Amino acid sequence: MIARPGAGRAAAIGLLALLVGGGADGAGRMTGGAPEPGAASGRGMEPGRGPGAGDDAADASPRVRFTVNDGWRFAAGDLEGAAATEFDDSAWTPVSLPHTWNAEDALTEAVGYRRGTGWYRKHLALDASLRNRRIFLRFEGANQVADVFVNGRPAGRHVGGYTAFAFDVTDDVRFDAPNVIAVRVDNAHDEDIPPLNADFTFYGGIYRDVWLIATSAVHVTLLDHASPGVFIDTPEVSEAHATARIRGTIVNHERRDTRVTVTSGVLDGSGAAVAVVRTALAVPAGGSASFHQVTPRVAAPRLWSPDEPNLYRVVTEVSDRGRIVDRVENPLGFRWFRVDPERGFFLNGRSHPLYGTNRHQDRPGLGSALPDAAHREDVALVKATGFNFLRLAHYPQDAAVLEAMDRRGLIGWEEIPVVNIISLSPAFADNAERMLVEMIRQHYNHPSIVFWGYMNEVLLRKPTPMPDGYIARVRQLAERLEARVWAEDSTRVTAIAVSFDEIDDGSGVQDVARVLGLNLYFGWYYRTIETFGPYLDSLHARHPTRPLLISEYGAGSDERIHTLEPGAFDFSTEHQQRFHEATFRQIRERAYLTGSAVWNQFDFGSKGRHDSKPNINQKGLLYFDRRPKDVWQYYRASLREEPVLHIAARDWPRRAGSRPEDARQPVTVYTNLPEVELLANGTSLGRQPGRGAARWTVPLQPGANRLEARAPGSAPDAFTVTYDDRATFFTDAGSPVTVMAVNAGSHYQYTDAAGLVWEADRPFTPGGWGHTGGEPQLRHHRIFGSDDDPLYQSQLEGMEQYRFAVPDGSYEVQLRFAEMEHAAAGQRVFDVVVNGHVVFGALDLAGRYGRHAAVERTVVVEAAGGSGLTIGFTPSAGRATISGILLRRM
Ligand code: GCB
Ligand code: CA
Repeated sequence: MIARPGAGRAAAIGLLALLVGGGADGAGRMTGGAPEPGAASGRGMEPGRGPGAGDDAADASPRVRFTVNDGWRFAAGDLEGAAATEFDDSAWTPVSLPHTWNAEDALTEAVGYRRGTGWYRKHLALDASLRNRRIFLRFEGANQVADVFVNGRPAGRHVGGYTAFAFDVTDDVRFDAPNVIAVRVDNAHDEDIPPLNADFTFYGGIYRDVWLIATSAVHVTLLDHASPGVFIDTPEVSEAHATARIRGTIVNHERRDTRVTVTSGVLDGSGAAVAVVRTALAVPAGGSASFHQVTPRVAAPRLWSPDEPNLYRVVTEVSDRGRIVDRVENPLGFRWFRVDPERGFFLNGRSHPLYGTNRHQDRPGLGSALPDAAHREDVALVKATGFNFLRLAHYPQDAAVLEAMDRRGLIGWEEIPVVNIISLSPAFADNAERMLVEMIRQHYNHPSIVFWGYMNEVLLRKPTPMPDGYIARVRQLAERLEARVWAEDSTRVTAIAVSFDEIDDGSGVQDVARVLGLNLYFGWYYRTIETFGPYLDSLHARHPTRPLLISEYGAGSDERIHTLEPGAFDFSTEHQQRFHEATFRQIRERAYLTGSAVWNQFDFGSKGRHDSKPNINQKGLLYFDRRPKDVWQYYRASLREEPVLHIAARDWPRRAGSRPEDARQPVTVYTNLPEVELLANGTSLGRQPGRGAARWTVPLQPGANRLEARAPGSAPDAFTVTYDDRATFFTDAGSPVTVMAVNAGSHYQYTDAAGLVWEADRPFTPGGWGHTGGEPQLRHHRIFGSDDDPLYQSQLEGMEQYRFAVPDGSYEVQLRFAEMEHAAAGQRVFDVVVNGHVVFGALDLAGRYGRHAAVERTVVVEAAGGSGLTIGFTPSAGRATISGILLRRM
């Protein structure tokens, strides 16, 4: 018990004691008058805490909670004796939490990142005011196995990188000297721990907050899977009235039996108590007891929804012999929902299609180790898109995310990281199930959560060789996890997500969960954008009773890649825009869909990926650093009510061309207004219908071009596009245009870090430039020795020559190459000759530089006699290849 003088003050300020005029009996019915509405207004939730509370905060509050994030030291590797109190960690790196050791190597050119052990140590002095309390350490997340030691003694181990865990360290701490907390964290691949394999980086470390929590001897449990210890749901809820059911467990660490009173109050947004329930509970010495309360009816509850995220709070106070010994607070939202396979999602009795997105948590420079403010900012950015739905893929996320979803109004799907493949060990299934229980219990009280997911594309990668009965075992695991969700939480629905190839694979996995999530990439990995809707219709027709939700759809983009002829997998921003415009339209036309979620709200880290930016999955609506892409504005224009008017040229501010006709460039405006006009350099290009994407062909002038979009009902939007007109490079030896660059073998132009545009390739025409012969190739693999991956990944192969009809003069010709196909020497050997100079004789890229290595060579040549520049290729083995050509007139 709280033995210090002054502890009695907790009773004096018992919040609910202040609120409740009448009493409630043990069965949870009010026996006195209704509580005075607004009785608590003006009072903080925890009057004893925070500045101005007057007395020692630790005394006044029955529960003390502070972060233990600062002043840690870190060392990579598994260090002998590092758990011991006296261990000398002075040479270790000072760090603060959240921390990951993979923030940098997740983004390097090298393949792979460090997966193994790291140690953290912290010296923590505890104030004497905590002496008679129970002391807990609560970790919000450490990836992926954590062993915690306090003063050399093991406090506990936690397996799994994405859920919280708490240990009671009361018996290990001391007050006469600083405590040493040592944590060994391991993110090595482990066949028993999901995820085994996935398209995201498994950053190692203590990458979420750590808390010290001190309680009275009698308190709401902290050790039920690190849950809040109190579980709230709404057995009755309608527009007329609602009740809350509040269940929880009280533990008694005293040597005497006790009889506590548990008082739960439902407080509305203004802090007024709208229902109170009180329960008497006997808690044996050294044991625990559970309570189960149902509040009186709350009349005309303010319902929670994405549009009006009305939140209530449930304050649960435990009093022991007249003294408040614990108080916890949990969110509560009154809402109900239904999933209808024919008519889609219903919230609070009304049709409420879910349009949303997925979120991965990492950022450049930080990896997974985000401050709460960054988590909250992400949720704000999802909400600002106009979305009402968020899938937390592919793992349970930070408490700050769940809180922000409740507060801002987003319906959630949260899932455990069983992704791509499973292993058949009993430990794998046990770990998966435990993660599921942790996720559900930790986040049970968040009204935003509606879907519990437990598998993503588990039959995507079938193991080789495939063990006997593998598919049946996957289904059994699905059935086991499914059953466990319902046992834990019958108030929500289950969901799994499958890939295109799994939908009809006969495994039976598709039928286990209540909602089938479809991860579909029509017009990206396969098929075409236009066939997406018809495919959904045929699937729905075959399975009319299965609620379908598009859990993923998306396309990647790179702000350096642009084209007039967008196509799947070119990573142009133009293809990503077309993809979303056309796919989302088809989604909205289909009322039977439960909802949809873009893959992904943000570009995210995936160390194994080799797209146009290595290590990054580029399907975000916003870049990895949270800069919005233009396509983000398409969703805003589609979903937001207030005026949106956006010239979608921010991603493509710099353009270039070398023929007069190249100056005619497409420009899109995203708007939700009915009509929009575009002006270029003060001249109107006419009006177009709005409500989505409006497009113009704009005649650009050399240099700056001021674009302005106007629509009644909105302030105009203006943006300046720069056009590098290179026509005179070919016609005039004295032209100020002295540079010309070609992205050989590609339909897309590439803008390098210096802002130079490498134009899309073309066949030679007299008086101009281009190649004769040859076949374009695009091979995505990281490029070693350069950041210009898109330039090297696209190549022309088997050409005879390039010709540039330039005026006489001397030119620097820079050639760029990479061997993207052959690993071995001798497969591809060719000569490169520029205006008679042999630049490379018998160039063997693989043999000389290795595969995927950037090779660059510059030669200075004369163009004379009006014959321009000719770059000739003569193979002696295989076909010649080239990636880029840059010309500079000297
Ligand atoms: C999927 C996966 C997701 C990947 C995504 C992609 O279907 O569920 O983890 O990141 O595709 O971009 O390929
Ligand atoms: Ca190229």
